[in-house]
Amino acid sequence: MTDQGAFDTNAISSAVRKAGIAHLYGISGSTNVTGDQVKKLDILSNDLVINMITSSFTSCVLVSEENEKAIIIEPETRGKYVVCFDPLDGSSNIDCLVSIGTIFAIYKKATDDEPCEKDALRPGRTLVAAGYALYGSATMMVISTGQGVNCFMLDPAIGEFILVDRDVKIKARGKIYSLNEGYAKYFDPAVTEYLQKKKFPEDGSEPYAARYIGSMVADVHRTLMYGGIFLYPGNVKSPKGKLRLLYEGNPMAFIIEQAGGLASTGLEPLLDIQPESIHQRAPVALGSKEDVLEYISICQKHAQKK
Ligand code: P6P
Repeated sequence: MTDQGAFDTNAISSAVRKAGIAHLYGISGSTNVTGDQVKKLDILSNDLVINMITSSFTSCVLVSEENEKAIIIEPETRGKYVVCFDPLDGSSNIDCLVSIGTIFAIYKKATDDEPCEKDALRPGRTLVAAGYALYGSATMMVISTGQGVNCFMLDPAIGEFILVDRDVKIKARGKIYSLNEGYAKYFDPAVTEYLQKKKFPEDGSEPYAARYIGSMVADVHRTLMYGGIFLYPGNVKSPKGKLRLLYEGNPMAFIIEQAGGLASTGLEPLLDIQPESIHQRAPVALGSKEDVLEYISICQKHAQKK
């Protein structure tokens, strides 16, 4: 990620931390004490990321969760990269101060054609870099360029990101499952069976703990640090689930697999999906390799019954 990238997450982190004072919460259209137009934090974050990447002369196509269409960079400021990002994921949690984050995935443009939206429709396996910034009790940037995963903590005293964890590896198996059980009524049978095994193990082992924050960056970072499995499966109401492939599923899958974990839809590797549209959704199961393999085996068993 460029220095510019580190700069924008620093700027977003600063805006997140003073959101309450500067009325930057979910309020839109209000004005601050000096009469300035106040933007919602997610709109501000989106503007910051777009402006910083554009002024870095590194990229030619941007795909943002906040923009319906891909942004094609003007010829005079174009570079060779294609960046997909969610500028402030989990923004519905802003007003209750739950951790939120910025997620990004970076491709190198594969053709010399005129840049267009299709340049972003590439399997996650072809990413050259991906990562996230987590605005939690501290601001952490987790990045991979394909040679493992490194974690950088923002030191507010000097405004720099400091390398704190080098070449992070996820446990082969954890003891935590993470998903929104409020949708249990709509779960596919495979999900229901998997959860039953975690809650009532048949081998006499201890049940797994349940943890769910409802902010993907926070849930995935805990999974990376402690092990276990994070699930946002499809269900009868939304067969592809809720999470977007290009700027939520793929970057998190890239990070987890670079840390020695696994990421799947339950039936196919997430990073092998050929995207058809920039905002398409995909079911997500990622985390410790043995936990995800166990989940996949149950999904495959149920798929064979269909
Ligand atoms: P639910 C936040 O809105 C988000 O996009 C992800 O950060 C998070 O994992 C998911 O949605 C939570 O969705 O349906 O559990 O509230």
